[in-house]
Amino acid sequence: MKRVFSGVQPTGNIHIGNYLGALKQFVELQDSNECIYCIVDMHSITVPQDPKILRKNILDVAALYLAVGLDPKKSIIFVQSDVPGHAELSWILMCNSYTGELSRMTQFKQKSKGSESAPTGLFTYPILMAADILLYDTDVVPVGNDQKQHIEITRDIAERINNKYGKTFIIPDGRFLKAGARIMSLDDPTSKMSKSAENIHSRISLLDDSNKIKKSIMKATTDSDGIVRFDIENKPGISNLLNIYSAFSGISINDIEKKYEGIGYGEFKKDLVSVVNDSISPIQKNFNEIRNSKELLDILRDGAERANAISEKTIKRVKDKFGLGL
Ligand code: AQP
Repeated sequence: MKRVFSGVQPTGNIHIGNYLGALKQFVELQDSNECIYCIVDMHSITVPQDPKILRKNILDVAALYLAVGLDPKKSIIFVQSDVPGHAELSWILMCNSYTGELSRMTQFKQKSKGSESAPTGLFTYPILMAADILLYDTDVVPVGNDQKQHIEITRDIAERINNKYGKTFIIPDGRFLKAGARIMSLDDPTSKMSKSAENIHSRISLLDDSNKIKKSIMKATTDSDGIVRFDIENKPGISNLLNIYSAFSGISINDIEKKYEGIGYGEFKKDLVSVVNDSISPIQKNFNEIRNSKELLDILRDGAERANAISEKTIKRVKDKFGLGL
C-alpha cells in the first residue's frame, strides 16, 4: 500500500479546476492506498485572510472533501494547523534549502509581483508544502500540474537531507491527471482557473448555482471562427471548454469534436452547462447535508489525532538525525 498525501487551501470555494486536477484523484486513490488529505490553512495565510471568512472556508472545504466522496473511514481528513509537526518540520527544511531555489518558484513570482513587501511566508510557501508531504513519509502526491515545481523542490530538499544525514525521508512522486490537470480561467484561457481571481465568471465553483454556471460558461472567452476543435495554441478558450466537457462527461475530446461538427459555439456551450450542472448537483446535495453537522467537526478532530500520531514519529526521527533536543 502506498501512502498518499495532498491538500487544498481554504482560500475560497473549491472550483472545477481544483476538483478535476486534484480532488477527483483523491477519491480514486482512497480505495487502494493509505490516504491523508489536509485543508492547508497555514498556506492560505501567506496572503491576507479575514479570520471569520477563513474559518468558514476551512469548514466549506472539509465538507466539500466529504461531498465529492472522501470517506473518513478510508482517508485521514484534517486541518493542517491542528498538527504542529507541519510548522516544526518546515523550519528544519528551511534551514536546508536555498534562497536561490525559492526565488525561481513561478508561483512566488506571480503572487508577489516583485513587491518588497510580499510576506516572507509567500516566499517560503514551497518549504511548508515540502514539510506537509515529507512529514507523512508520502509516496504519491496527487495534484494539478501547476504544482510540478513544488513537488520538484520537495524531492530536491529530501534528497539533500538524505545525502547529508543518511536516509531520513521517502522521495515522493507527483501524480498528475491527463484530463483536468490544468483547467484554465474562463475569461482568460492563458492563465489557470483560480479561487482568488477577482472576476467570479473566470471560474466555476462547486457551490455555484445553475444560473451562475450558465452565465459563466455562456460568457467564456472563445474565438471568432466558430469551429469546436481542440487547438491549445490557436484556440485556447474553446480547447479549455473541451477539456472541461471531456473531464466531466468521460467522452473523449475527439468524439466531442465530431458531435459538434458544423454546429456553433452556442449549442456546444449550452450542452456544457448541462454536463457541468449534472456533475456538480449531487456534490452540492451532499455538501448541504454535511456542512452544518456535528459529524464534520468530529471527523476533523479524529483526523487530526491520527495525523498527529504519524507526524510525531517523523519529527522524533528527524530531530534525532539532526541532533536536536534531548
Ligand atoms: N486551474 C487548475 N486546474 C487544475 N488543477 C488545479 N489546482 C489548482 N488550480 C487548478 C489544483 O488544486 C489543488 C489545490 O490547490 P490549492 O488550493 O492548493 O491552491 P492553488 O493551486 O493556488 O489553487 P487556486 O485555486 O488558484 O487558489 P488560489 O487562488 O488561492 O491561489 C492543487 O493540487 C492544485 O494543483
